[in-house]
Amino acid sequence: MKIIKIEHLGIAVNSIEQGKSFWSNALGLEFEGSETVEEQKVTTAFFPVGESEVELLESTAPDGPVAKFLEKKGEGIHHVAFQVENLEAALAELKEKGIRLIDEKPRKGAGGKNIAFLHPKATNGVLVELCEK
Ligand code: CMX
Repeated sequence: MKIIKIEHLGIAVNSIEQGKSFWSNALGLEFEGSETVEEQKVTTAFFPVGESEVELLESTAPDGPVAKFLEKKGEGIHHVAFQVENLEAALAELKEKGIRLIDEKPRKGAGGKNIAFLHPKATNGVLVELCEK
């Protein structure tokens, strides 16, 4: 498999509006827009940084993965997303290597990207997302 770059860092926040005061107003990152991904029960807001982005994640439902994360760990880094050349091939390779996958097949994420998550128990405790544009 070939990783092209860190595509984004996902940061769980209680409120995107409140989060903007640091990430946009204080750091000066440009707010690119936000999008709700119903399937993931999350609203995402993107702030480009060079070739990568900061993604703020606000939960839309108390039983969503980001709400559960916030409840357990509080605000902070939720996942690291790597852009790969061929997502299906990358997933097949990782499965073959015995890495625990959350998504066996790519699904649609924010920005129309194909995404898949690897389980944090297989990745030294960091939720890893692979994505393909
Ligand atoms: N980073 C690191 N560890 C995490 C984690 C995260 N983001 N989320 C959960 N964990 C850990 C928990 O701390 C827990 O560890 P312990 O057993 O040591 O306590 C373990 O994983 C299981 O967590 P849980 O709270 O019991 O939650 P679930 O098993 O129900 O779900 C996970 C965990 C990762 C499988 C689930 O959150 C998931 O499928 N995530 C992928 C989808 C997602 O996060 N979507 C939101 C972003 C969408 C987007 O960016 O588009």
